Amino acid sequence: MTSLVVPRVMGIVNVTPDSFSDGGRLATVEAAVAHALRLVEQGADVLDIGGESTRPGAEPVNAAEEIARTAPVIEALRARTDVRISIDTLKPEVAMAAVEAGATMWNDVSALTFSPDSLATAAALGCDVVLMHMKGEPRTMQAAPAYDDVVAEVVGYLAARADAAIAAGVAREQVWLDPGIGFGKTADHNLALTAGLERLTALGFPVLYAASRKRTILSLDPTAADPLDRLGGSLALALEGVRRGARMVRVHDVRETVQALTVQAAVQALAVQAAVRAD
Ligand code: HH2
Repeated sequence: MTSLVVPRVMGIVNVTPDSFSDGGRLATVEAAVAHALRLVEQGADVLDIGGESTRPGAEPVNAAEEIARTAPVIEALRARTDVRISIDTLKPEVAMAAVEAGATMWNDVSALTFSPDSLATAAALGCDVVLMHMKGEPRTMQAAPAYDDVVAEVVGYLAARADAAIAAGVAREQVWLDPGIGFGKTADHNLALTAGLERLTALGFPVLYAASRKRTILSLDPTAADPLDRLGGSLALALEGVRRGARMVRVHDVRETVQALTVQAAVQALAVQAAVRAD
């Protein structure tokens, strides 16, 4: 019997009034908790709680406001479910408050570079850490991003950030890497990173792949100006990411993604069995 590693699904819970896809509808603790619990019912393995939008052009939020948005949601969820909780933040203070409230993963789109305290805080917290590649910073990163070889640059950067995290005291097995789809990249860069994801998984760390509702889909379907119209593209990218070795996908549409991954895994299991029999 062949056992396949079933990829994990991280459900996105935005507690921001300006998030590009939720438009402020989840900007209360109760609404965010209800949304998060729905994602758990739909099969989310991890909930990613974010209190600051990192979409291109978004305005920064201070740490106190970010904690006020996210920590009550994490506490309320901790009391209602034992699903894993991740905090999506650049700020060590916010990560500390989140772990105190019950999060066990720090998802940092700056790969622990935002603050001089980030590395030491991650080591002290002892939680899993997602290190993501971003070129530039959110407000300006989409102004003509350029690379010689985007895959080589992203892989090299993330290898160096993993080394830095481990040198600072983060356990090797707690490091996740993420190519940062949409963060200082054109649609072509994002597609190249997806097609070349094996070069990132080859580093030996689990990879998180996050392309849900992103603008790359709009570049291929100009009718999908509304992020809610990008489900087909989001599913296609999630499947491609997993096929190339991603161990977790970060998505808005949990139910549909779980279904797509389940069907993909069933076909893959039969293909593996057939190959074993043919040997
Ligand atoms: N993308 C966004 C936020 N957090 N974290 C990781 N690890 N990788 C990503 O690609 C990633 C991320 C996009 O942020 P935002 O603009 O706030 O939108 P949403 O949270 O709805 O995806």
